[in-house]
Amino acid sequence: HPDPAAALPGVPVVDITATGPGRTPIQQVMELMRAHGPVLVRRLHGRDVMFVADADLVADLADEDRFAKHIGPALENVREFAADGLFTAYNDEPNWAKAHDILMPAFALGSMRTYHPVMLEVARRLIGSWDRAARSGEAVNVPDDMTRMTLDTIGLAGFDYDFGSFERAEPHPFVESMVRCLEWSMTRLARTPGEDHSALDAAFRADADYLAQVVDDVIASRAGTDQSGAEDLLGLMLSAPHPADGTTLDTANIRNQVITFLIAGHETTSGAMSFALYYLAKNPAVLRLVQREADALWGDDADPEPTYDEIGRLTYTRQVLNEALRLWPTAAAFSRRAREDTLLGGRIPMRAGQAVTVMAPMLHRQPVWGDNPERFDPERFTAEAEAARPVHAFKPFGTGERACIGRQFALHEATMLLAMLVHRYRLHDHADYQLHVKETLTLKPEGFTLTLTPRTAADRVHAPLPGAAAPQEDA
Ligand code: FDE
Repeated sequence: HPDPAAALPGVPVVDITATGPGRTPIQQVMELMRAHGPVLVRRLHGRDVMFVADADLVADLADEDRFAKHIGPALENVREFAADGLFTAYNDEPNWAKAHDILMPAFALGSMRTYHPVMLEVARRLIGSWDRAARSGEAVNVPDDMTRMTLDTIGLAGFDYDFGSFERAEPHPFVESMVRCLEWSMTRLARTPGEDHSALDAAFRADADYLAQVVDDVIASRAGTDQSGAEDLLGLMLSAPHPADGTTLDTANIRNQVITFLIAGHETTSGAMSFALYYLAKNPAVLRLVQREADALWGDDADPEPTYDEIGRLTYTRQVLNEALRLWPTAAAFSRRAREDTLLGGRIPMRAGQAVTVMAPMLHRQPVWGDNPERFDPERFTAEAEAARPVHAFKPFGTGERACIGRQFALHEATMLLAMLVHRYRLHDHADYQLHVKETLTLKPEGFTLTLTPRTAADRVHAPLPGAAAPQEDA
């Protein structure tokens, strides 16, 4: 039958069957878009996927009346171990709406106040470990330590379960199994038909079984205790009745949600903090500004006790994180499907059910970002700059009702940690690190290491910031 994608007017078709997507499919599509423009069809073994980064088309795809989240082939593979958890549930699967309604309160902005002490406790674990490295002169592996920090944080904040990652020389085995499961989900898409992959599939099964076993452990350590006062994720899942029908989540779904949150809650956030530290290490002028912001709050106190409200005042630190997420949105792609026959952007015909994948790293490099989009510049995220830009030009958290539920959680955690780290250490790019982005569905700066020295009181003395405003009083 005729190939539908090939008929799309003005959309180039690029056949990558000869090379395959390799181990960096996101970066490959980025290259293809640099050569062919921000809308293209990628053909692999006769299978077509349309990729979009054009800002107007992405804005059109955000129209929830005409488009919805699509579970594409990569997420279908993730469903093999996360099933109907929030991230991978189909829109019309009843457990999506049910779990979404039950868990939403746990992610409302106000709930971050309850997670703050736990986030601070885990940030201090990281600092303990970096202090030891600073004393011995040893380098720290940034993505590995960010992963320790985010896994312990979601474990403790969500489930009152301690992964104890900083007491281990190697990553927790949960992380290694999870990374292999994500890699399997990604590389399975690149398979040449007819090859034998049974050994890989068996290894994947073993890893998925191990993840399930860890999750059963997390749940079991709570069973039998009184859940009525527990307001963390697991407490809500075990005891909160759905407002519509009064039932709670079933056991199988709870297991899928715990897997989902352990993965979604740490993998992307740790990548985001790693990229932010990478850009700070490479941009001393920006680093000085983040340090000033932290110093303005905590002065010479080498061991500050950041409060919840202080984190909200770290606006420049937040801009740095946003700018890192612009260049390397760690969940780089999400897919949308047409609810009905429609014209995408008024020009590309799509049939009901047809899907496209939004390529966020290239959306974030489109002309709306100015003529030097590769430049790291947190000034792009001042309130004025954001107000002047189309709202859908920045999509690191997806879009619509299936957008990231953990956004505030991730931003609070990451903003606090970044500010504490730059307040405490000088960062040394001792190895002149050259960026190498590793893909395991999510993105990480692989092999990025830093050496550290403690900042001194003299380091924290600054002239006042030019044009610095006094802290705003509530009106
Ligand atoms: C979601 C999400 C998304 C969407 C996807 C699609 O559309 O497909 C995105 C893009 C994201 N997410 C991103 C991100 C980034 C970062 C840093 C994060 N993220 C973080 C986090 C944390 C947590 C806890 C989370 N996160 C979670 C989540 C979930 C559950 C989901 C699903 C939702 C629904 O409902 O669907 C998401 N996240 Fe995120």
